[in-house]
Amino acid sequence: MNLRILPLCCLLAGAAWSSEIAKEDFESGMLGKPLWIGNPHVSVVEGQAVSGTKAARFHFTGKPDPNGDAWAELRFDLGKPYRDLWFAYSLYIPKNYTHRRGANNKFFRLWGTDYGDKEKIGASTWGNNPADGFSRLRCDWDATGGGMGEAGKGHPNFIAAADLGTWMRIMIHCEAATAEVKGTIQIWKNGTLIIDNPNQVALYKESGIHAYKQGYLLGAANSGFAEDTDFYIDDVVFGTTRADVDLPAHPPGGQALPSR
Ligand SMILES: [Ca+2]
Repeated sequence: MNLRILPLCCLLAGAAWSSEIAKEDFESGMLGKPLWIGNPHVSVVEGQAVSGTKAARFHFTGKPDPNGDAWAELRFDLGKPYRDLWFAYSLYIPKNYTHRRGANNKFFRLWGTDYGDKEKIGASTWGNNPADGFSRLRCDWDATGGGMGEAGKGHPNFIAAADLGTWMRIMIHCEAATAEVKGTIQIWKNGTLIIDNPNQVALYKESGIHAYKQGYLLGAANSGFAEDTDFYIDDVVFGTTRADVDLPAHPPGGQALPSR
């Protein structure tokens, strides 16, 4: 975005520009508060980036044991709860990515102020069925009263052969349930809506705060990986409207996005 036209855009877009919550390009080289509150096996490195030269590397340690798991997670705190939350980021899929077994790997989680929040939501990747080393994506919430689990619509081949060694732009919209209206989870990959669960998340609990303040990107990989497997995330943005976070998709090959 050219600064010279920003005032006109602000006039036209109104609250859209003022409702951005936080953004991160990792060029400071630091991961810390107030936005980032935990980063096990995540560090800022040079050499693989969309903006500038740096991005967050999620290092999943390889374990040849086929039952071995792995973990890398970047945890955030948005400062206050938001009932209607949009966020987006660029995700690099490593060239050696293989989804072993059918086990689920965390993709993201959102909750209020307590990880034990019964209104916690998220999504996970699962091995395709039949298994081919790639992954489908499906939402998670407590749909049955028995705890977090697969729920709502999913998307096959979310991570496929064409994604290896490229960046994909992820955009996520989550709106918490109220007593009257069920919640929403929508996920876009490179500008295409691939998961659409509008007003389907029946997850209103009397004790909940019905909004999202904390969460994490990626997380525990129950499938584990035979080799060290490094994902990268760059250009994260959180907001309260689509206009806050929406950017053009990465073209094939994952070239850099235009700047805002
Ligand atoms: Ca960057």
